[in-house]
Amino acid sequence: QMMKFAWDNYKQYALGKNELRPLTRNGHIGNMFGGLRGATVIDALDTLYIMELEEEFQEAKQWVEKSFDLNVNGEASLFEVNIRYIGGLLATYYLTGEEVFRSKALELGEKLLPAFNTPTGIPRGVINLGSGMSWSWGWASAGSSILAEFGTLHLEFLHLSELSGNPVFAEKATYPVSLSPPQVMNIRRVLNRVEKPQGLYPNFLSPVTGSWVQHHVSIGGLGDSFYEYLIKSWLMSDKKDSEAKKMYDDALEAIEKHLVKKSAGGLTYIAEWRGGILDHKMGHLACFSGGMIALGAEHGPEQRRQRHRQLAAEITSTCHESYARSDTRLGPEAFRFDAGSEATATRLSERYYILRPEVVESYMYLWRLTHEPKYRNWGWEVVQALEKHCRVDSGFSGIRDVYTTTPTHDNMQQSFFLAETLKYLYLLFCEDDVLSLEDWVFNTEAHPLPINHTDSKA
Ligand code: DMJ
Repeated sequence: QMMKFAWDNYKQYALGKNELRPLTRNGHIGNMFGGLRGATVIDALDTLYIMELEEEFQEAKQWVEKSFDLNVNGEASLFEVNIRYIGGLLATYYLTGEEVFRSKALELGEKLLPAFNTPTGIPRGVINLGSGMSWSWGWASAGSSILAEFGTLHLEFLHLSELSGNPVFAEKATYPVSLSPPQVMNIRRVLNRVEKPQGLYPNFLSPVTGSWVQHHVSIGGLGDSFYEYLIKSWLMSDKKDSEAKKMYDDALEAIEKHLVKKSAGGLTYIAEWRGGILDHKMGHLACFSGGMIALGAEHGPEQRRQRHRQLAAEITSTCHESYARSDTRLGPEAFRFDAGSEATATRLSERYYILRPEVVESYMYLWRLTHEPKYRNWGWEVVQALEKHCRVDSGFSGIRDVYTTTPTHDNMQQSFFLAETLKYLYLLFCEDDVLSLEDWVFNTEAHPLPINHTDSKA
């Protein structure tokens, strides 16, 4: 019902724009998608399909068939286009088998290739989808590429490569780095070569020299989905990609050793690291890590399994506390563990909630892996809070301050609310065989991609 409400309002007021502005009842284009439109349509497709909202799925599909134009010219984020558009199209293709989604994914994938044309093969963050020119984000230090951006391509690109299976398509990729797996693996080669301070991965890397540009480490924004894609690459390969598993294990070991802390009040959290100095803060984005660590904990020696299961549960519980300690029962964009604060935002600029999914994402994984009822209870608390504070007359909106029961709304219904937040909430209350974790991995935008089971290929 929440999904239908979010979709119906987007359709009525913003179809063809990227996202709905639910207060002003119009659409928002944004500046991340390089002239591409319909981010909400593409992000919502698989959720509508899974929820069996058939009429709504057909509306979305028709828009893709008739109006989704890839001949655009504008600055796109390689990362955002990959996780939302390519991920959404691939997942919908795998769920439905409908050719239109496959061909659009491949066509769009090809347009992203020039971003890899750098001395190291590490792609730049921004690409003009028309001209193929690429460059680094103006805000990223010294022309660097971002770990969470170039480290979050692997799952989708392996599927593009597998699905293309077409020599003509491969020949078209006449760039130094093509779409085939070995070249995506090149990113790993660079990362394996470069020295890591205390085994940690900083967030900024030069695509020219292949060296770190700044020593900021975070499992939240700028770093997050790099770690997620290591463990999921291994799972998606039916546990064959041992390089990815080793990189994940080593990275997590360094994180456990240097970043995992316990607050005075007994809450476990993962701090950020700036050139050796800890910042005792967790971003909302970092809350995905409870689910990731739980997923990774299912594999490995018994002692580590137990330790990682416990760590995953503790992080998820801390993230729940960040929700429970607010007046709206929704969590802030970042919360701190210093100057007497415990899982609460201390800065005005960090008090907002933009319909983000990471906390319910962890509830979903923890529920599926432990079946402890508290995770469903916590998920239900989120449903109630969203209904109470984020539902407005014409859609769902983010709020500017989670610490007041009369928050003002930000007038944005983010596309990831339909792709992720509502999908994870739905899966939390479904049977485990709906998109079973045995058969699917979710990309970082919650688009399910099939695991390459060796036996199913035989
Ligand atoms: C989503 O687009 C993805 O989950 C991404 O990895 C991080 N940020 C948003 C949601 O918060």
